[in-house]
Amino acid sequence: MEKTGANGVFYVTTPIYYVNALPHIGHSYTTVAADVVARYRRLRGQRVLFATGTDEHGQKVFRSAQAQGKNPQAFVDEIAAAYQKAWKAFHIEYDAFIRTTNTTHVATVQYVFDKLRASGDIYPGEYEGWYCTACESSFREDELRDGNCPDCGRSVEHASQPAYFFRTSKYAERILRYLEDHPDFIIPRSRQNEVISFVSAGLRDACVSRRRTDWDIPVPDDDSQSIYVWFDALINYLTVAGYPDDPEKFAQVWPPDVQLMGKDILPRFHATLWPAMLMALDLPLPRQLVAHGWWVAPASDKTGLTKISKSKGNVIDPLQAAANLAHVSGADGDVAVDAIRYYMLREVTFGLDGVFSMDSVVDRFNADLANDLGNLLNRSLPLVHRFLAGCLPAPSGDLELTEDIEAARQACEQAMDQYDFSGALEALWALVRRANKFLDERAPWNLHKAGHTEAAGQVLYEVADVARCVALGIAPFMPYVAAEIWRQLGLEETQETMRWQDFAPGRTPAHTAVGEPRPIFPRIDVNKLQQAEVEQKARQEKSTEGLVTLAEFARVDLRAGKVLAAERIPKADKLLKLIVDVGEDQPREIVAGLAPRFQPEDLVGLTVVVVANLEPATIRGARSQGMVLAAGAQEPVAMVVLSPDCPPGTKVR
Ligand code: ME8
Repeated sequence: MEKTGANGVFYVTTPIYYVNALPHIGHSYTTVAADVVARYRRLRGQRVLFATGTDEHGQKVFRSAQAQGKNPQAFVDEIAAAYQKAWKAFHIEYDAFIRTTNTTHVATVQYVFDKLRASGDIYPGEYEGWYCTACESSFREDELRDGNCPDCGRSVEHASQPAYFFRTSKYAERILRYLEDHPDFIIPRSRQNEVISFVSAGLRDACVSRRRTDWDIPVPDDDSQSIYVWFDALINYLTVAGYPDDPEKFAQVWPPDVQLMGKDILPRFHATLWPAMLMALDLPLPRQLVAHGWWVAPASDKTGLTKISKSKGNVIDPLQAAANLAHVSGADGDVAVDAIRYYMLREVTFGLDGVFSMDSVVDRFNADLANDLGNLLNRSLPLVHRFLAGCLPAPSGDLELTEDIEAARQACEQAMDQYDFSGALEALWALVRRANKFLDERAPWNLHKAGHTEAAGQVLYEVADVARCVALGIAPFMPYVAAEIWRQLGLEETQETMRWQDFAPGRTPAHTAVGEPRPIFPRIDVNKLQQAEVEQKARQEKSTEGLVTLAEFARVDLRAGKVLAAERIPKADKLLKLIVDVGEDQPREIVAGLAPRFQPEDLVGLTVVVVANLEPATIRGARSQGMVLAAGAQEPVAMVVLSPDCPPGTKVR
């Protein structure tokens, strides 16, 4: 199926993000990349549908709401709004923001489920396996790594229950053939090979429902079951396209031209389950899937680099980074946001992992933006005012930078077609540097001094012309900066006037009156940055004084312990010596200040909570190996007890 002719819409998507937490650099990265694609296509005159959104069902989200004591709907409303606010601040212009709790989406999911159940691709069965809530994925026992989730390493929960299955296995051959026939289906190519191996190893049917919950989409006509969150989530791409109720829109939009995502959700979901679902629905597959790498940070146990994620507590907030950048540079807040967008796509080759560091942000800001691009403008525009009364001349004769402009445009287009964002920016910066060199070589200040004002005017025209082309090239990446350059050049910056086809030499109108030059990128003093970081750290430490991190709390090993025996300690009227079974080979001896309140016989037989990794101490000749928890500030008031059926040694969290 081809999209309907000239009406075809370029459809680009991001994953829809779980609303268990606020967006961080990883989510921003994918969304900025998709925004760059959408803006580039619009600049080229294409109609675009750029969709992003939030994945609001599933256990992970439900448990996060519970943990905060919030009603799940109120919780997801709050976080979805925070995502939208963050995207606006990040200069992201999406056309659709899909939320999976939206009734249209719920109806689409139930429609698809029903349709596939009717065609036999979804069938009832018995589920037996291990579930990782963090990944919202299930695994067979033999797939676990050391008994934990093979993807993220967290603990898994066992489940055995009736469920519906989707016949992924039936489509394995077809998917494999598709991958072989479409070598550009997955970018980068290395990931396509990875998926081929994944599929070749065999695909098993996916469990697409679970025992009925209050927070997932119910399976139609079966009160006992709810739909699996990934099955629900993938269908968002169809809902946005108008499936099944708006066939006219669907014909213009489907299939997606490109779907962007992190490498974590490619093989298992977007490159297998998703194509199989589309094959079962008899719908065309997306044209391309692009999987990027991860933003990583040094692991807390110093074992190398680890993915940035909320649950690891190592998140970076790129909007905060932009605010810091604005603070230390004195740049406009919108310029700083654009600079972070530039940094994310320039610093790391799309597809590879990268480490975010404020030092490298500052290096890029100073070198690429302030020095290269900023200087090109700051060294040329004031001269137009000084030598030419603020008006560019008409171009005359051959323009010397013609080939450079054309080569840059071509290289940029090629790179953009391959989602090689850093390559596109490199091509543009080669042009910026060439124009700076041209300015040095032709030295219009000397020409003017020698009375060759007309020749000086031609040099300045060419430099302004390059600045205009570069502004077009960077517009998808740094929309605010591009518009600002355009304004400083004296051009009108609207969607109609900024067109990619004008990325060509000599298109700057003759006699353009350039605007007021104003440095866009003030150079950052690195010392000032370090000072700001020290101050921020101090503020942070102050605001968290008295608090423990989750990781710090997790170091305390709390266990259930059964008190086997208790006795007074002679000549110590406050102390009792307890013998406690904490599930080890030998029971432990624990000395506790419980005597003011409890008789030894009150305690025998209780299941108490023991701090099992407290440093041992010798008290009144007894070796105390741990501590038992009791309520009471000075003297004990009540023991913390567990129900008697809790086995000794059970971890308490
Ligand atoms: O997986 N580096 O949602 P999610 C780079 N709801 N990108 C990162 C990243 C990092 N450290 N961390 C997250 C889900 N991402 C599902 C998707 S789609 C039908 C359902 C980005 O909130 C990256 O795009 O866990 C990754 O694929 C996505 O966030 C995962 O977001």
